[in-house]
Amino acid sequence: MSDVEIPEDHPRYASLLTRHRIEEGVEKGITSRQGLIAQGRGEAFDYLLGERTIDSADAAERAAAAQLLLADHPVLSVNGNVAALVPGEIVALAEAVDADLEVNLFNRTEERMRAIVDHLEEHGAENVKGLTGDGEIPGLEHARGTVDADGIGAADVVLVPLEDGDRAEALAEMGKTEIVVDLNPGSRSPQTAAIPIIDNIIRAVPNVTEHARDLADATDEELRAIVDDFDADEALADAERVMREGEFGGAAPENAEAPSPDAPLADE
Ligand code: PTJ
Repeated sequence: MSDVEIPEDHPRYASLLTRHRIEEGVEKGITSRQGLIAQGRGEAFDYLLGERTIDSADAAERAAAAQLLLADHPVLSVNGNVAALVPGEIVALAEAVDADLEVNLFNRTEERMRAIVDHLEEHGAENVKGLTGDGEIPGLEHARGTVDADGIGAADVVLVPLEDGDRAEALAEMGKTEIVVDLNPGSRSPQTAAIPIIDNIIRAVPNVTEHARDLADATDEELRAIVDDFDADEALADAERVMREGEFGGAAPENAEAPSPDAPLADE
């Protein structure tokens, strides 16, 4: 159990819970110290969004679910922040859309790769990819470009949450259809993506899963129509507009969703 207790009625419950998960990720050797900085940057954008899933992000999450269900070989890329924040939720999404999970790190070390694979397996994942590292994303220096040839290397659709711009661009250049989760609409990664999701990963992943379950019986034509109706530029512009026009609240709004109570602070 964690030694930190946060009352669920605390106005910033979701934000505090997220911070503790990231801290614990660092302590367990899952998350890099740079991951703490990335989280801080994300939080600032989430604050401007009102710490909620805006309508255009929900539409992106539905389009992402449809795109993953249409894919021949979808892969969900997991880095140190994703593993710390939504381990059980990303495993549930992989099951819902029949995708592979692959650990793919910006700051790749064998220890951290292994720790993240173990962590995902503790949350129910099987056959997690990434350790083989026999493939390459062209144009990136060695460790950052290392992938599994039969994982991200062979994928047609890749979910890349909290990705750095260089790798997002390089993956897109490989012809992958990219779904990016990133709270900063001005970042290169969502601007490169076919489907940019401007939302906090802790809300985005469970919501994509919910849409995927809802669309489980949809025909390919229906799924294709959802993807075709989605406009990436409009979604980015809408998120930026909300951030520019939004009011600083100071406290999480009433409709801000807390992480599910069955996802403990620490497993552990
Ligand atoms: O575990 P590794 O080695 O693969 O490293 C992962 C990080 C995230 C450290 C690495 O990819 C990195 O440095 O990323 P950047 O360039 O800081 O970009 C991260 C992006 O994710 C930024 O645009 C943040 O605003 C955004 N972000 C941070 N936290 C969240 C987020 N987006 C959604 N949900 C979050 N919780």
